[in-house]
Amino acid sequence: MRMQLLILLTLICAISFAEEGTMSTQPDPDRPIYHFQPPKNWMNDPKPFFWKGEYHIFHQYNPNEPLPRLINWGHTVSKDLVHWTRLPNALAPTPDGPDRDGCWTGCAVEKDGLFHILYTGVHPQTQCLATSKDLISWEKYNGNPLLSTMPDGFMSECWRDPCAWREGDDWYMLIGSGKQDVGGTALLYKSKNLIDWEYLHPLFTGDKDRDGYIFECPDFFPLGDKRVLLDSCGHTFWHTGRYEDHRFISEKQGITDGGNFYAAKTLLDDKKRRILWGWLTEARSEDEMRAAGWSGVLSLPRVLSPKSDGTLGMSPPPELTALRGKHFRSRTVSPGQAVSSLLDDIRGEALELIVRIPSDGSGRIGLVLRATTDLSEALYLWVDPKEKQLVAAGGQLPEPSDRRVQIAFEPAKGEEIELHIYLDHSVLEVFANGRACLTARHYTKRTDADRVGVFGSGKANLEAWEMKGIW
Ligand code: DQQ
Repeated sequence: MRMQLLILLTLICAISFAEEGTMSTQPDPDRPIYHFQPPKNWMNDPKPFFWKGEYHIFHQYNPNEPLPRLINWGHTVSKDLVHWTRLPNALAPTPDGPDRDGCWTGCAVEKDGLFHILYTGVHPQTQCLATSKDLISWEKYNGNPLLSTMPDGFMSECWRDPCAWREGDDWYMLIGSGKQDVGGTALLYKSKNLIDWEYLHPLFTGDKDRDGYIFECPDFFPLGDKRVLLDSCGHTFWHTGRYEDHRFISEKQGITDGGNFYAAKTLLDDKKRRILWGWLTEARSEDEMRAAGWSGVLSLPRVLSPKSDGTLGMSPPPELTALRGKHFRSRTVSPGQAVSSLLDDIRGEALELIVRIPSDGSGRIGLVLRATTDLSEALYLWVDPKEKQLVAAGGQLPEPSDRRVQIAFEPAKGEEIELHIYLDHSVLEVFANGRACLTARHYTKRTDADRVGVFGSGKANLEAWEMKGIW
């Protein structure tokens, strides 16, 4: 019965999405082919939820224009972490309701066979509830908002993005907030029924200079024998530490991704994997987003793991290998000093590359991606043992600097560097040695920007695959 309902809904969606309009028939060389995004307009913040073998991603969505206004909750589902089916929007603003100006971020949980979405209504910011029996059709709670007053002492209009979890018979919820001169805060609430909430105290307060003055999109979960707190302010930050007396003690901190990656949240799947998705932000102007007709991309899934030194490991799940097409043989290349050499046998704008760089290198070494043969357009990705950074930027050698993004990355003594790279038109996602991630955006009007090369000094071993589209 549920299957028939899903097929029917998928058909209805297909028809209504066709009415919404498909992408222009003009080829758009910047549009990704194996990352999820709606057919057009705006998406941001993912809210992952796993249920009975299915990966659900709710996400912030404006169905009307590629700009962040009157936000809905879009909904997509996958059985394999690779291919996604769009489902009807879960939530839309109710005129005259507490969410009249937008249904902002929150979370989905299940209690006694009923699914609950806790989310933030604006303006002013309040906390609201919707429920569903089937994850498809959602009914807003008629007592909304559940909460309309924030505790004293925190920045007004910084009280959003509920994240709830169960402990025994009780439910706990974080709401992101902050103190301008102190730092972001995750406010802790408690409930028996997901409707009546009591404010307890801040679970944790950060440091404004280290992880920002507000916590957006908090997420909190066990990983190995640690607890992890995620929060977003400019970047998505991770903290690993202890959870004692309903307070969090941060022991180690870092940035999940140094680039265009934000508002990341997780789910726990039936293989006990804690999987993270982020919103891949654009790096272009409002006018350019309007002209493109779309804005925002869902990251690839990233499997989190606890490292023995208390830091956070991040790696791509094996399911993504299903997207591999033509295999470019593994080869060793020695790039010229500061001169980029384009390869003849690896080309493409949708690629997976694994690059291994021996530990003995001392200079800058990296890749040229999405390059035209004349190198008038190119995206550079490099590691530099002296800078202790993984960097991506467009522009020209010797110092590409357009839309530069970076993340601290230092191989240990004798450690080989392994860059696991996913290039998908305007999206570049990189995992370095399973612990440092970097997302970059690179746009081009050229349809021949499919060259790959290496630059810098040293040696690198390259293996690559063409990637298939998911649509
Ligand atoms: N985006 C949402 C907010 C959240 C922010 C609005 C983070 O709820 O704090 O779309 O990107």
